[in-house]
Formats: sequence, structure tokens, C-alpha cells
Amino acid sequence: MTKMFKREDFNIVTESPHQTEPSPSSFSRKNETSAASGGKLLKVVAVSFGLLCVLQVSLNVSLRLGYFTRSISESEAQVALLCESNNNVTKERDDLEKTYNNLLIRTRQLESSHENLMREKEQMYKSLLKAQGWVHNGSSLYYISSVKKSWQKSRDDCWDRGADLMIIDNRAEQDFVETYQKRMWIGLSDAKTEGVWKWVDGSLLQDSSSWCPNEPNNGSGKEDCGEYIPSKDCWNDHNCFHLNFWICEKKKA
Ligand SMILES: [Ca+2]
Ligand SMILES: [Ca+2]
Ligand SMILES: [Ca+2]
Repeated sequence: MTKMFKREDFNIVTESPHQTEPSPSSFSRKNETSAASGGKLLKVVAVSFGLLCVLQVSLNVSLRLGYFTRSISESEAQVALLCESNNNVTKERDDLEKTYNNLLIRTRQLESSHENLMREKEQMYKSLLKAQGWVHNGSSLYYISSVKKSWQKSRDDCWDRGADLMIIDNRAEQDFVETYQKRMWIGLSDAKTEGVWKWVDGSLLQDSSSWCPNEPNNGSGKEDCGEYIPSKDCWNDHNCFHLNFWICEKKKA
């Protein structure tokens, strides 16, 4: 047969044999006290946990605030550095602009001075050439002698002046020569090959229309040098040892 145990049986066994059996009311108080202690403990734990949470949040906020404060300070410092750098760059740019403008003014002054000097040089050059007997016409300079010499001596004189006897290239040059009304040696000769007239630069005479009528006639078989005849405004072959005025020509520098 199975014995059925009641709650009271257990309570009796666990108590000392000398202890009086607790009354049902005291047992109930004991349970209430134990429950109250557990509730307090739970409250303490809950409050502690809550405090810990608040503490954690405060700590997090403090840490974040510290971090952001440092970041802001660092950013402000960087901004200050950038501003200072920008100010320096701006000042350098302003200084460079000022220097550039000064150089521009100086360059214009030098250009103006250079142009004045070039004009003065040109004037001095013209004055010097005029003093040396040179005349400017077109793209050439001409020297007309005031004494008479043979054709070769005349040419030597032109060489000494950095020129040569005149080569008449066109009508304008012939007209220029005509204004002097002098019988003058020009740079034309057939001394190397009779009848083959060449200019002093070695070029062959192309246009024979300026010879005087019936010239060149190689008179007496000894006329190998060309001269300008002002009275007829044409050319004649003449004895190279005859004394004549002469005209030199050189290109403008
Ligand atoms: Ca010429
Ligand atoms: Ca001849
Ligand atoms: Ca002749």
C-alpha cells in the first residue's frame, strides 16, 4: 500500500524534535518576510542596473563630447592654419602682381628708350653717310666721286668704301644717275670676253636698250668699260684707262 505524505509530515521531519511545532500563522509570516526580502533585492538590483545604465550613458556622452570637442579644436586649428596660409598666398600674389606691373612699366619705358635710340642711331648713321658723301635712294646708297680716275682705280675706291661700281638695274636708277649730270664710270665691262658685257657682280647684261646709238662700238679695239653719258642719258663703251668720275653703290644695312 502506498503511503500518502502530507505537507505537515515534511514540516515535522525537518524541525528539531525539541522544537515546538510552528503554527500555520508563523509559517505564513516567514514566507512573507522572505518574499519581501526578495523584492527588495530585486529592486536594489534593478536600481543598480538602472544606475549602471545611466552611468554608462553618461560615460558615453562624456567620451563622445570629449572626442567632438577635440575634433572641433583640431578643425579650428586647421582652419586657422589654412586661413593663415591663404593670407600668405594672397599677399604673395599681390606682391607678384605689383612686381609684374612694375616690370611692365619698366619694359614700356625701355621699349620707348630703345625706339628713341634706334631713331637717333638712324639719324647719326644718315649724318655719317652724308658726311662721307653717300646718298640714299631706294634700297641702295650711292657715292658720286668728285675726282676722276680710271675704271679700275674707280672700282678700287668703291671697294675701299665697302661698295662696288654701280649696277643700273632699272629705269629709276638710271633717272637717279641722270640727276648728277656727270660722265661717270658704271659697273659694266667686256674686258674678259670682247662683246660679252657683264656687271661687276658677274651677271650678264640682259637689257641692251640703254646703250647710246651705235654703242658699244669697241672704238680702236680698246673700249672695254661702260660709262654713263648724261647729255644723251645713255651708256657708252670707253677706254678703261680714261679718267672719269665714277659712282659706287651698296645696299642699305
Ligand atoms: Ca643697282
Ligand atoms: Ca670692248
Ligand atoms: Ca664706244
